[in-house]
Amino acid sequence: MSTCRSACPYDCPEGCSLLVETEGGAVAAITGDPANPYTGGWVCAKLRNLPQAINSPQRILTPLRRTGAKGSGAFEPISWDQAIEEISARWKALIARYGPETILPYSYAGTMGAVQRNCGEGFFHALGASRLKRTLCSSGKSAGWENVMGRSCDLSPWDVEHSDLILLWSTNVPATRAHLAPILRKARANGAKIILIDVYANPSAQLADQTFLVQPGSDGALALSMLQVLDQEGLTDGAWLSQHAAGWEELRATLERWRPEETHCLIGQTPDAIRALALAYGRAKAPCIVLGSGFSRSGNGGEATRAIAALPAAVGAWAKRGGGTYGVCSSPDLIDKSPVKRPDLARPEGQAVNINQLGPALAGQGVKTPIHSLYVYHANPAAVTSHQNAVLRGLAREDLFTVVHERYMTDTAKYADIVLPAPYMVETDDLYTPYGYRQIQLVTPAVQAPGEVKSNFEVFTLLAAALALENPFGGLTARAMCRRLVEESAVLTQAEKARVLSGEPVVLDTPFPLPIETADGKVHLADPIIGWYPPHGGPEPFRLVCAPAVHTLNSSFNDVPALQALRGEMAVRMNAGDAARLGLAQGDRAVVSNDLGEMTCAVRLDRAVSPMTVVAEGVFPGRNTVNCLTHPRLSDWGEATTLNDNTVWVGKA
Ligand SMILES: Nc1nc2c(c(=O)[nH]1)N[C@H]1C(S)=C(S)[C@@H](COP(=O)(O)OP(=O)(O)OC[C@H]3O[C@@H](n4cnc5c(=O)[nH]c(N)nc54)[C@H](O)[C@@H]3O)O[C@H]1N2
Ligand SMILES: Nc1nc2c(c(=O)[nH]1)N[C@H]1C(S)=C(S)[C@@H](COP(=O)(O)OP(=O)(O)OC[C@H]3O[C@@H](n4cnc5c(=O)[nH]c(N)nc54)[C@H](O)[C@@H]3O)O[C@H]1N2
Ligand SMILES: [Mo]
Repeated sequence: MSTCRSACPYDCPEGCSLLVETEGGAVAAITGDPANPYTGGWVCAKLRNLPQAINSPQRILTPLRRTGAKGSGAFEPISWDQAIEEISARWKALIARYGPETILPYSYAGTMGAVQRNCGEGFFHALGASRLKRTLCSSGKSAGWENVMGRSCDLSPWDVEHSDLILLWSTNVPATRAHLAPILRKARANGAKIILIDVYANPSAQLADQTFLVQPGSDGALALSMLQVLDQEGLTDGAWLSQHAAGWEELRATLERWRPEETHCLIGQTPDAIRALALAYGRAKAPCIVLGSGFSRSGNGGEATRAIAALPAAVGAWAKRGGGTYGVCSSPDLIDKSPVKRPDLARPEGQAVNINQLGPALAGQGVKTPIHSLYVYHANPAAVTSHQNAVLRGLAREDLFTVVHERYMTDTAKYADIVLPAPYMVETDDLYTPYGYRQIQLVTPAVQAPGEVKSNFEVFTLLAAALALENPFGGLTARAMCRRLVEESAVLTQAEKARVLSGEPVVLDTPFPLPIETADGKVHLADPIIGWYPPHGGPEPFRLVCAPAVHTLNSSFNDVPALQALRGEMAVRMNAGDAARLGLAQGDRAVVSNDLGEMTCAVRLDRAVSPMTVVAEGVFPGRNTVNCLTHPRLSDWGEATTLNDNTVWVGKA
């Protein structure tokens, strides 16, 4: 038995440092590494159970070629030489006929390592393929934030302990920020009040003093109403605003129409409750907003973020230790990823496809050069992308040459012409800089990759050679590339670089007060904040919200039976009064539908839910799962997903 260091590669703000125990060359156990002062010795159930997937007999261990119909999952093993030869021959023929933009890469967040995640960008830029706009997650929130706060970072999770009023705004702490829970308990023991603002009483409710349920998509209106009350009650910090903000007077002049009496129906709370929330915020010494992303996956997500970002400025919260926001932009760029991403090789004028519009793009909509080949790596579009039925129709096209680089037979891999075997993080080199705090860790393999598994970096290096492209990574190996990125960091000190290169997780502190990183050093409130527009949806009466599940992460961990058992069956949660009106009881089957599709699943009534709202946690395998109901429409800012801005019918199955 031996133990070595590793890091969690998943798309989660926590970025846990790990200890991997190996026995006879196989992973026996995964625990937390106490050397990371934030994530420490505790890891979530997902990681504890990951050895089941790493050692699973279901893993893909050789390249495969399709032998049956698309989607049937019938394949035969082939060698890497055959696979690379077939891909490059097919691509050369397609490029000769249609040009390189007929090839579309599709990747997102299966691994978050700087090298393995981003190397495909370098390769596909060199190839001249269509560009993918990767806005599947929180781009609306980022774009709204940037408009007000520029490149400013917000707090680290441990700063939250110093706050006396913590708003858990649109976040499921036990699922997505589990190491914040002990910090919240400590703050509460010190007298802090904690309020969850969400469309349902997600598991964070157990950490909060109060749950403030809102209607989906009303957060911008709520933030503006809070600003109106703060202004009216003289609770704004004029001195801070005049020194550190631009445009407060312009914003202030627009607030009258956001009086709680005007907005309360939209928000789904009484004017008094909205006023009480604003007063608590305005009277706190150091109010902190822990801001998740669910609210921003809406047609008005960017505007809502701008309105929320104005709150800490209005009360001068950034000047108080523990005040401000946590969860928006908690880590500056510690490394420059351009040697991997190669933006210098990109052609900005070339064809681009928004990731949320894969289905329409495969049907020829919005593209000048039709897509004849799709290369999927570290993503599972058949499950995670909006308009699932259109995505599946596209994947079923006989004239689409599809390559999927995967670890097990996902819904997407079943549609591939060629499947390539991919690794788990314990089998590769990478460099991790999680987005939830300032941390960096270099990782080398804990075990040898099984069978003929190859990493993203290795595959793109092979494909570049087969297509006679200049190597986009200067001929480096993944390990050498990781080291280069550390050595070239403009942010880390020499001493920090040495620690990173030795494999230690290095955690950096948050400066206080945080610098405001806009061109003029001021928070920008001048452009009118609209904050709310009517939802995107159609005539269907219920609003559908997709939320994270505690025991899975998007479609990741669908390959771990123990976690599937903990998550339970596919379900929607709804308001008990709505369910009673529809004659639905706990455990009944419901049909949820709209113009795009229809999903049948269980009904759960175990948590409070806003009226006329249905919440679907998690991304399940198979057809007719929740993304068959989400439209490929984009948000106001950042061209982001609007997977929480859809309307549905609900009825008894
Ligand atoms: N266990 C687990 N961990 C995860 C993930 C997971 O799926 N499971 N996902 C990972 C990923 S990809 C990300 S991006 C991060 C963050 O993941 P996010 O998906 O941003 O999740 P959270 O920020 O925790 O919570 C989203 C919350 O937003 C709420 N919400 C939805 N619409 C609205 C609205 O209109 N208003 C308000 N107020 N609330 C709303 C949902 O009900 C939910 O409770 O977490 C990562 N970590
Ligand atoms: N309904 C609904 N839809 C959602 C969400 C939701 O909460 N509900 N969440 C949205 C959000 S926030 C996000 S970020 C996206 C995430 O969407 P995706 O990025 O597609 O994430 P996953 O579903 O986790 O699938 C990642 C896949 O990558 C594979 N993989 C992991 N590591 C590697 C590797 O090193 N190499 C290769 N080749 N493959 C690897 C895994 O086996 C897995 O199948 O989904 C979005 N879609
Ligand atoms: Mo995400």
